[in-house]
Amino acid sequence: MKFTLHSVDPKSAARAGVLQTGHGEIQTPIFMPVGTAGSVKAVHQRELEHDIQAQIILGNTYHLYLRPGIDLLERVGGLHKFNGWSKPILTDSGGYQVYSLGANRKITEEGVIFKSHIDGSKHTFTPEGVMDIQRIIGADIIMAFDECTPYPCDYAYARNSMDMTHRWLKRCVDRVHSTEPKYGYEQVLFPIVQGSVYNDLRKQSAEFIASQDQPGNAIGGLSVGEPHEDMYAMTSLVCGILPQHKPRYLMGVGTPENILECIALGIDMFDCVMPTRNARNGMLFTTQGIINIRNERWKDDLSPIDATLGGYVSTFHSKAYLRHLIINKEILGAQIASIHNLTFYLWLVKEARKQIVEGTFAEWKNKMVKIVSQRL
Ligand code: PRF
Repeated sequence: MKFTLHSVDPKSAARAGVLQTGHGEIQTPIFMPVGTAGSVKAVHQRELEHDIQAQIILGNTYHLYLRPGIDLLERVGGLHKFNGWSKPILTDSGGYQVYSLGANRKITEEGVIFKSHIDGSKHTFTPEGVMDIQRIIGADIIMAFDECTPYPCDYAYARNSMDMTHRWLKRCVDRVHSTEPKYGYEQVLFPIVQGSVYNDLRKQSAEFIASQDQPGNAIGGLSVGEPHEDMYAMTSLVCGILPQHKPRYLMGVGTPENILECIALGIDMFDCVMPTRNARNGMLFTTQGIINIRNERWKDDLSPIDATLGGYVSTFHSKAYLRHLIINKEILGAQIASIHNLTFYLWLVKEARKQIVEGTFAEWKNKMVKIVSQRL
């Protein structure tokens, strides 16, 4: 995998780059729609590609392992073949999903024993097993198996957890390097920085992750309830340590405002369920600000969902119509709102990239943050 830095903003740490994968190029900074179980909820692959212009989507090891299962995915030749998405796929390792299971999991040095949220059956994820599963899914980018610490998290827990994540990482690296790509194209490993909100732990973790010399690096354990200032401080500290010439992925972030601020700190890749999950509840991100489409205010508003964004559904359908669909729990409401929100997120990172290339990112970002975070 090759990452080429195109431009760096003179007034911030923002970068514009190109990431080359076995399934084509990704222009960074990029937002990756979340397709947990092999589909981006309520959005068809054709819309993802043509309307939203997604360049890479996420899959989830935990969900895909449970359903449809890796036997089927192996027989069909991987997730790309199964779901018909021919651009890059990144899979999360399950470290985060397993952590969300709470009482239904036990973390040991060997790995994590957990109970399926579907039928209560017992399973074990080890760093080696999770690498093998992601190879079988056929991800272009495989995430290391980590523990995402909760917030708040005491120092001793955060340190022990980080140390274990580092030991697990060595096992992930060994496994990936001693096995072949499953379907002929390259599958690269991204390690994950942890360390909660502690400066010394984040520094130590970033140095260790950088020393593993993998093709890209990720930052985990943030956007788990800590104040935004902490998230930005940790992101900035870690970006200062991770190598310049490799892509940096901030996991599970965030709002449009968070994304703009973290691009300014040197992040290249983002994912978050927010644009799709919140869409289904009627929260819309637009070029004018944030809309709760369920609000009475939009009842008779026949103007387009977002007249300036461009994109088919955002221009074609009115706010009043979408409000009606969402309030009545019509499936089409979830579809239109999800397509709109993802179109907005992909527009935002594309525009950010343009501003970085033109050398005007810092000023634009400060102006844009105010607009995209205001509630209409
Ligand atoms: N680890 C993994 N996936 C994640 C996270 C993490 O820390 C986060 C944290 N925001 C989101 N997704 N493996």
